Amino acid sequence: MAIAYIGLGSNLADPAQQIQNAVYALSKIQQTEIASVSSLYFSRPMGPQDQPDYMNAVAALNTEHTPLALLDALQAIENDAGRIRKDNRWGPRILDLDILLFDSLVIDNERLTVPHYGMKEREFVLLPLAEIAPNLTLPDGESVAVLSENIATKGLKVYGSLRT
Ligand code: A4P
Ligand code: MG
Repeated sequence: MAIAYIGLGSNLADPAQQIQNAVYALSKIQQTEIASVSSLYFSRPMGPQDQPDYMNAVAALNTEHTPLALLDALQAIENDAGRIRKDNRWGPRILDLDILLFDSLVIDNERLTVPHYGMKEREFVLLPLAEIAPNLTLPDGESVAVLSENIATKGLKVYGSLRT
């Protein structure tokens, strides 16, 4: 059994509802259980500013899957939500599910980079992650709590709670 931390993000088609629906969908993945879910957070867009504000959250999953099998399951959930992949980097999306961490594995292949490449610079990842895993360290030894205390919050705020 592994523990995987998943970053959830949405800024289209009722983002708060998209995140809640995605949490339900995560709970239905085979051989996987939700261990914990953060609060729902409101965040300002990183990247192009001419796009709606985001909702973000982080979930911890206990899973029997390999990292790639989990990625397949997450991409199926994104597709079911109506996600259309476009080339515009950091552009708007109905649902984005990123594997932030998978145990303390370091993975770098065509389909998967873990830890997620941007997680240390993203307040909308670090604060929800620190909320559910205050004692967590990254594979390089860095403390999630320390990273989250030192990042600018850029308007990030708790918006509500999520049901599991
Ligand atoms: N991939 C590699 N590593 C991973 C991983 N750790 N987890 C590959 C998930 N996928 C991973 O994914 C493209 C490919 O990355 C996948 O096929 C998978 O094999 P994608 O979801 O289509 O691409 P993306 O997420 O759109 O990439 P992009 O545009 O670089 O998005 P980011 O970096 O995730 O940023 N602002 C706020 N406030 N909140 C947000 O959540 N999100 C983004 C998207 C921009 N601004 C934001 C937010
Ligand atoms: Mg993604």
